[in-house]
Amino acid sequence: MYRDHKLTVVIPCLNEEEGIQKVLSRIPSFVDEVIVVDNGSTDSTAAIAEKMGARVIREAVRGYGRAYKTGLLHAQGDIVITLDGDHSYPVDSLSYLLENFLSSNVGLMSASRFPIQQAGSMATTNLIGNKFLSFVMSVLYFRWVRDSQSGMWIFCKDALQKMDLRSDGMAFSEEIKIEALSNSEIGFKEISISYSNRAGEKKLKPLKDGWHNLLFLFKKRFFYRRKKRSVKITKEAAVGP
Ligand SMILES: Nc1nc2c(ncn2[C@@H]2O[C@H](COP(=O)(O)OP(=O)(O)OP(=O)(O)O)[C@@H](O)[C@H]2O)c(=O)[nH]1
Ligand SMILES: [Mg+2]
Repeated sequence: MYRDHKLTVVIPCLNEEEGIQKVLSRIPSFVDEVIVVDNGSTDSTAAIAEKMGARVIREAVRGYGRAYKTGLLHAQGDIVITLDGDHSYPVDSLSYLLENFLSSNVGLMSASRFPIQQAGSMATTNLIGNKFLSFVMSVLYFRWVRDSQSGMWIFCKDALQKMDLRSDGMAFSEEIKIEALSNSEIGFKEISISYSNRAGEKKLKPLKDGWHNLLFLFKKRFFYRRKKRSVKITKEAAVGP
């Protein structure tokens, strides 16, 4: 518990045996629940996470967004914190981020990796792609967003009921921010964090994922009509054995 709030940390993982160990060993004791969503990792990610006390949920269908949809359905906390299993986001800063979130009046706060605090922590191609996608999203939604691709968010779980989350892929990250910033009942802000080099092997395919995320921004802005779809997520998300 943190100031009377029950906290759940959700971590999507695909072959992150190196990083997940580091992340889980640094989770502060005030976190009530840690959920690791695994999409059939072929290494010992799931075994390590289970041994270290996380609740491992297996999702049969691949995808970053898909993993989040499934993990979020199981989250019991009233505040949810997300991060990668590669130890690139600052687990040690959770209390600082929570204090900031609780004293703000927004439903979702995203941890921005910009401005870069550690030189070389983000590959140049990723940096250019992230800045470009953030710029496009800012223009499309008339709202300055520094880091549309950050994977670390703190939000009230209730906010999910007001969201229409469709992406099963990497675009889930930009989509959850769009849902928050374009809904005055939720509200959105960013806070700068220190980002580090990832542990383990890269999963991101910068060109392919970047292109998909760019197309998704336009589809989301011009073609998807807003509906409350939390129920749809419930029906669609399949939890594997
Ligand atoms: N469960 C699940 N997790 C995934 C999938 N793809 C990526 N992830 C996890 O989602 C998190 C973010 O993916 P990353 O590969 O770190 O993406 P990124 O942070 O944009 O890129 P890097 O700079 O390489 O870290 C990591 O913890 C991955 O293991 C997937 O298909 N299923
Ligand atoms: Mg990462």
